[in-house]
Amino acid sequence: MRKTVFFLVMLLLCFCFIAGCSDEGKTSGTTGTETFNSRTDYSGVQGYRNWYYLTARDELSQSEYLIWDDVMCTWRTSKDTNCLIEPHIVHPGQLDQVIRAWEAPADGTAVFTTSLQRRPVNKNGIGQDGCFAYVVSGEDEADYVAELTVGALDLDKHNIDGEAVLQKGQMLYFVLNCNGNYTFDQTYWEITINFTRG
Ligand SMILES: [Ca+2]
Repeated sequence: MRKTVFFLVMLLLCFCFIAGCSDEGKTSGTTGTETFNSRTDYSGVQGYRNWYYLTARDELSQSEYLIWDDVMCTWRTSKDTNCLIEPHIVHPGQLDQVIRAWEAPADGTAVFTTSLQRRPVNKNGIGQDGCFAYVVSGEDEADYVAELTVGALDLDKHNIDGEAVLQKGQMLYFVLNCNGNYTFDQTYWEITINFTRG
């Protein structure tokens, strides 16, 4: 009897382990598509789940790593404390664009869906000029995939969606620019990427 119970317990543990592994990989068994999400994948490690936390004053080719703030659990730059990334929030600096970038783990196609909404404290528009969001699959303007300008009084939720064929190691940049000044530019921006190899 004791051996039977032991066997059943071990069988149950094996089943749970296998089920857990398949869920952790976040891979569809039928399509081979892997799903990445900026909020659930958020961490204090550059490159975890292929996400990078960057800033660039001008050219994306000159982007720099943000620095992890272990107390606030926030990515920041020492140049401008307003330039930051949190799990579901980004805020550009006055001169520094804020960038959440994703690196292709292999050759394949990335289909992304994103939801963006400005969250200004001051809802009457005074002192604010909106923001400019864009997605680039490389470091040149020719690699633009999608873009959206959000006005000062625009508090609607917007979708910025698209797809890009990427080579292994190629970056997909999700950039928020202050579009003039950075006043009240706190912005919710959640990104989901479905990546299919091949
Ligand atoms: Ca602005």
